[in-house]
Amino acid sequence: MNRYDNRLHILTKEYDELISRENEKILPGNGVFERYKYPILTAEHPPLEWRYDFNPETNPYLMERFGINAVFNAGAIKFNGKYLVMARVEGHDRKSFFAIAESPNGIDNFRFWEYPVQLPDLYPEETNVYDMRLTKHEDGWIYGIFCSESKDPDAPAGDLTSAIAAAGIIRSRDLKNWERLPNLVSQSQQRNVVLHPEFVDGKYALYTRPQDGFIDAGSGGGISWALIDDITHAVIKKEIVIEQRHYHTIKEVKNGEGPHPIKTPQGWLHLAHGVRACAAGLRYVLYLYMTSLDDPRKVIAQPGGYFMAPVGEERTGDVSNVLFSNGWIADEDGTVYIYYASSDTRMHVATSTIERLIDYCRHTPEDRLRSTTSVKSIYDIIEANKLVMSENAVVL
Ligand code: M1P
Repeated sequence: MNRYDNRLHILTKEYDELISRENEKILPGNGVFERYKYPILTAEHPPLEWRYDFNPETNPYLMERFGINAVFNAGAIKFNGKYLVMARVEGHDRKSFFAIAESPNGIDNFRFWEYPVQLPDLYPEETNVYDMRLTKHEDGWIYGIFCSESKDPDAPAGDLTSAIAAAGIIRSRDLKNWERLPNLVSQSQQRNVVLHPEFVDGKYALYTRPQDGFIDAGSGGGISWALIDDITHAVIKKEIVIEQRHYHTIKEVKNGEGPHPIKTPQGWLHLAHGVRACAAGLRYVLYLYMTSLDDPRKVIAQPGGYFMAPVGEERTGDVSNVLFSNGWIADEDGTVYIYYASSDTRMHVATSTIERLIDYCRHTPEDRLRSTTSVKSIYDIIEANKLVMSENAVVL
């Protein structure tokens, strides 16, 4: 075998092994959810046909022609019986784009569709796109809302880092043909905008995250809510904060809605990220909360602290110490597939059930915002355990 063919053989063999590798649940976990041994998508997962020119005449060394740097922050949806994630794929050139990968079981064998998504190009100033949230809305469309980033036109000359973030909106019926709607019109910059799956008061409802600058939430108080008259020309007229940030918590710097909430008999179940500052920079963790079925604005359960934080290899990557989620799938049997990215580098899955996540939300002590109240929460658990043990002793 010549050098070209030998290299081709190794490349394709390793790629096939990677994308068909079975995942393994890590047990016993903490009872709330289970992690899996392998990431579901990495920079090595995009098809070789996207990255290599397979013509020995034009690529005699079989070099990679288009390098992929990371695959992360994926929206998710179950479609035609398959588990689909719409990932943020980032090239060596730092531009990210969207691509759909499909799995038969939600935990492994994710394979990208033949082509990445080519978004309708409505905004010539748009430089980068990322963090898709997918919502199957009761109007019959599947919507995607994402961050559309451009250079700040007011940045002083020589400042080539300042950017502005807006919410881009697309919709589809088959996830292949996308109609692009005008970007959300908002007084402030917007990232982490999510469409609620049902009409509320006859209107489209958005979870938003107003922010003063590209990075800083600043006076933006937390996850907010806005009603929209016309999704084809979406304008925020009024925004109210529904999930506040607090001093010395996991969300003191900023927070943001993850995927759209899941409807359960006990209320809407929300997954969000919280950001705090520390000497190492910003630390992103995931947390849960619930809102009322009658009024999705009204918080009814707020378990304290984080639900998931980076562990092991999840801690390191291009932006270390980050867990971020913008996709989950609730299956008919109650299983919840939580798709999360670690350190802006790779995608993972964790599984739980609706029942367990509700139990977690209702019975995890709230963060009562002081060390002394945290100790009180532990005392309450110890006292309750003593009672159970003494009752058991009497029975014996
Ligand atoms: O780098 C961490 C995350 O930072 C941003 O999230 P947020 O707007 O909440 O700060 C986004 O750029 C996100 O993609 C990224 O994972």
